[in-house]
Amino acid sequence: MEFKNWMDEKVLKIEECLRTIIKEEKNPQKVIYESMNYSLLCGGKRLRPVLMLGTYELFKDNAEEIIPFACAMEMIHTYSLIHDDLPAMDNDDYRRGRLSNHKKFGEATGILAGDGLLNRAFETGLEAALKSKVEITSAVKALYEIAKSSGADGMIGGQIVDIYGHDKISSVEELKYMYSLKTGAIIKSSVKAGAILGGADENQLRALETYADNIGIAFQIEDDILDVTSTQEKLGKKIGSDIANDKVTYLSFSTIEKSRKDVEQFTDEAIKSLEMFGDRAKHLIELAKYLTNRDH
Ligand code: GRG
Repeated sequence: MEFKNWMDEKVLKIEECLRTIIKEEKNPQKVIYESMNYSLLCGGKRLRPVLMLGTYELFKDNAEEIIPFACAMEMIHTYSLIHDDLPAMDNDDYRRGRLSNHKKFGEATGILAGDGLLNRAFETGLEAALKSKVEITSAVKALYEIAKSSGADGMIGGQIVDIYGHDKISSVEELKYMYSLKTGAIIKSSVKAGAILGGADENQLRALETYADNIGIAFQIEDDILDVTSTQEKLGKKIGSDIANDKVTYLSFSTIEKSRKDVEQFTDEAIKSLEMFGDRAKHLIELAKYLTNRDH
């Protein structure tokens, strides 16, 4: 219960801040604000910003100070989902329980809403670097990590491997490489940014990278499991029975049972890497468990 209260409070603070970021001005370009807010303010678990705040709290108690950085991360995540849903990518009509951005506003506006969120993320982070009490060098280092992880060396690179290399993925190692970029990179930079803003030393940063790498892969495997189990539930099939799947996922190389064991193992590894932080790590430990016990 303590963890749930902690998480709810963090999500509340993040959403409070997100609601202030894009003002729906009444000017000729007003549809862009509406479309950015449509995707940004419609739920989502807010995992990446919560991870950043939880990591920061290993070091400091005033997490409100870094909320704009955490919101920047959520804006990048939301932009990636809007673009991922486009016809040129996954061509999904629904996201977070309602019409995807391009289905609601049209393709051109969807593309621009994603671009707008990406730019506004850095505007928000840089504004916080200039105006907040966070030490400026730490703020710049954190934003550097966030930028790098979202770009061609991180999430965008992973998306490219997925689009152009998907048919060539023939081993679990190749799949894990793609996942480490596409999903793992911004999970890791959320953790790293929280650590840098909190003042982590090299040793602590390394431990937290191990934590992030392990929860990143566990999160993605769990996503692959949920993909199959929720489809099977919808079709009324027995969980674990064969189901046609046109894309390569973790389950292409493993059974559901073995995949669940792997999720447990990666989660245990993640938790082990937090030992040096003692009781201060209790929320990050619970977060690791929550990520892999979720139902969506
Ligand atoms: C288009 C540049 C670009 C990148 C797209 C994030 C991404 C890369 C694609 C999403 C594809 C996907 C569904 C991956 C599975 C893991 C994942 C990122 C799930 C969505 O994240 P959650 O579960 O979503 O945190 P919510 O809605 O809770 O924020």
